[in-house]
Order: sequence, then C-alpha cells, then structure tokens
Amino acid sequence: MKLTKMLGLALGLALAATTAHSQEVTLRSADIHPDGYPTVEAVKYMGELISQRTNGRIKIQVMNNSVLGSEKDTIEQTRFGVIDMNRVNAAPFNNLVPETAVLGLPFLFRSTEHMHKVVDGPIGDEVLKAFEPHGLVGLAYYDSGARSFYTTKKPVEKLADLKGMKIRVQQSDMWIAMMQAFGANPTPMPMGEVYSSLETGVVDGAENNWPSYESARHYEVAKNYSLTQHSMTPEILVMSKTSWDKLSPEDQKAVKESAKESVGKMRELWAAREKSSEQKVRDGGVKVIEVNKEEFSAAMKPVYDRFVTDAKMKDLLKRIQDVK
Ligand code: BDP
Repeated sequence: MKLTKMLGLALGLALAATTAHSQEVTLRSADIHPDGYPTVEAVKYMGELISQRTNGRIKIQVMNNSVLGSEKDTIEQTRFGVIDMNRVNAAPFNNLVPETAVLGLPFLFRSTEHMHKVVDGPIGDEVLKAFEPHGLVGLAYYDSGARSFYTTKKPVEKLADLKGMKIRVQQSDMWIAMMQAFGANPTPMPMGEVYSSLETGVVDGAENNWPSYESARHYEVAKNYSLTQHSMTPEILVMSKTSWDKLSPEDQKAVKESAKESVGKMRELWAAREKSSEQKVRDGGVKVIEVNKEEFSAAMKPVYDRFVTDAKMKDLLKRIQDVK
C-alpha cells in the first residue's frame, strides 16, 4: 500500500473514532404511563445517569402518556428503529420472545424477593439476551408488583365468580390462556382503551397492580378489587438494536450500566407508590376483597401445560422455581 493511502486510511479511522466518541444523541423512550408514574421517573433518572457518564453527549427524552401509541405498536416501532427505547410490561413481548411469557406465569414467584433474585441473576440476563434476534436489546427489569382482578358489578370472591366474565387482558396468548383457565372470557386490548371499556360495559373487569389501577383511574369505574395477586410479571426496558448498533462500545456500556443503575431507584419509587396508590383507592371507596389464592392457583395447570412445553422452557421454569 502506498504511504499516502495508508496515511489517508489512518486519518479516516481516527476521524471515525472521534466522531463516534463525540456523538451527541437523544434517545427517545416510550412509555404509556403519565409523569410521576415510577417507570417514567426511573427512565428519566436513567437519562440523568447516562448524561453524567457521557458529559452530556447522550440524553434520554421520555415520550410517555402513550404519545407514541399502544405498547404493541411501540414495540414494532422500536424493532424497526423508529423509537430508540421502550419501557413495556413483559406481557406484550410474550408472543415475540417466548421466554418472557415464563416470567408472567401465574403464581410463579413466591415473593418480591424471589422475583428480584431471578431477574437480578443469570436467568434474568438470559431472558434479556433472548430479545436480540428480534431487533431489540434487553436493558433491565423494573418492578410491577402483583396483579389482581377488579370488576365493575359483581365482585370476585371465589374462582367461580369469574365464570363467563368478560375480562380485559394484555395482548399476549399466554394471558388469554390464563384468563380462560380462570374461567373468564378474555378480551385483549391496549391499556388506553380499558377505562372506557369498563365504563361502557364492553368488559366486566380487568386486572392490574395497585399503581396502574389507581393511576389510570380504573378504580373510579371498577370498584371491587380482589386480591388474587395472580402474576408478578415484571416491566422490561429495551432498546432498539438499530439504535444500539449506532453507539460506540463505550457508549453501549454506559447505556447498559445506567439502565441497571436505575433499577434501584425504580424499586424505591415502586415501593412508595404501591402504598400511596393502595391508600388512595381505599379512600376512594373501593371494596377490597380477600380471596383464597390456592383456589385460583389450582386452576392454572392448563396454562403451564400449554406454555411450558419444550425442554428449554421446562428447564427455564425449573431453574426459576429452584431459586431460593
Ligand atoms: C401496567 C404496566 C403497563 C401495561 C399495563 C397493562 O405497567 O406496561 O401496559 O399494566 O395492563 O401495570 O396493559
């Protein structure tokens, strides 16, 4: 190679390195929740961390309140690089990344501690890696508490009460199967449509954790909350593989570390919000019903039989159950 050409090449490489290094990026991150909701605030906090780590070169702009669409739609846009980041519940990922369905299985986690141990450990990393072939990079898990049923008219006091009730579910085949196993009639729809569907009687009920039940004001129209606590499906923060590939390895590292570091903040915010939301809905006149959880859990075998079929899924489930 001629010297001039070599010099040119070296200069080109050096320039590329500088540009990669001094790249200024604003990552747009989707969320359906309003300002103040723990997931939204945790991603904003991650934005502060990443900005500190990169001297202000990388920023995160949280586009929340469903401005970019429903979770199912924003997942597609994130896969195609139209949205850079997305904080979504595990459920709408279930059909795309089957490993995520395992985390939402009914009555899987024995406690918040059990769930934390699983997602903080090698199993958590393994499930995050499973996103990559689908155009996404899994960054972190956020808490989502436990989900329970709420209904507009008839309260759910025992399993038989769910028989034939139209219950809204997230857009996931596993969740549809779960509702069927409970004896209910599942109606999949995005979160944004639930309030009016409850109000107009399109559905008889839905299910969610305390903060979402309160924040989306569903408690105003569905005043019976039955403590089934049937799933502790976590929230997942992902990045578009397209946006990820545009970052230098150092910046990728900064993104990952900031995401992981925001988890602690999220857990603090979550624990406080669970309490304040519960208080708010109780003060708002909601009837909170204790149920026999064993009765509900005993009906869940068909869900496990249908979604934990191959050796890989069986092994994943067993390892989760074995985490002490
Ligand atoms: C909430 C999750 C949110 C889901 C919503 C739902 O934070 O990501 O969209 O439930 O039920 O708890 O759709």
